[in-house]
Amino acid sequence: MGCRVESGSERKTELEVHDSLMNTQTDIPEKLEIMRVGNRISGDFNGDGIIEYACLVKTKQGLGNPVEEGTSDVFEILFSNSEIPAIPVDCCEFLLVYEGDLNGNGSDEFTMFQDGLNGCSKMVKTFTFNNDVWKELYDPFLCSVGCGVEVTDEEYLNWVVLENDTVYYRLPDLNEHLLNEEGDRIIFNRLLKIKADIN
Ligand SMILES: [Ca+2]
Ligand SMILES: [Ca+2]
Repeated sequence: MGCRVESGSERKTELEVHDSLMNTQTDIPEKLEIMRVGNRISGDFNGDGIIEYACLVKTKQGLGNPVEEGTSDVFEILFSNSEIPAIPVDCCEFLLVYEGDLNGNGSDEFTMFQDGLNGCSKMVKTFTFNNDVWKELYDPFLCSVGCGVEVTDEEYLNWVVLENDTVYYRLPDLNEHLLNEEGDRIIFNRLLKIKADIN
């Protein structure tokens, strides 16, 4: 089973091809596409030595307006290895970022950046897989970078980092102006580097 996608598309076919590759080989398939930032990322998230995909998908279409007694869309992070449990997530816009093995447990972590309802802040959560369950690596935090501000893939990849066996994440310094002159980009080195309290 691959990461099921909400609508029939070329992506699905592509995923199924990769799944069949992964089922028949014990090593990383040569053609596996390495993806680090996006709605689908690759990594060895369960530490079995085989690369799989994590995909963010809408698994249930909501009905009507959630504010007026309708039901919301349901999103999950699914894995191309179906033995890895899905992670339910709530509304609405997300990005997944591959982190590598941050805590030295032999499996890759990943971070989810979830846009707040106002689009001006992001909830940041890093997930780690241990003893067949997903846990948050540290307490999730809300990060306000400004409304409509673009963050590059490279900046997302550097948001959470491992340095000298210590995990750090970034937060805006409330005493410092974070944005460029146009106000549409962050100045990355003005972010504070905070030591993560790993649970
Ligand atoms: Ca794996
Ligand atoms: Ca790990």
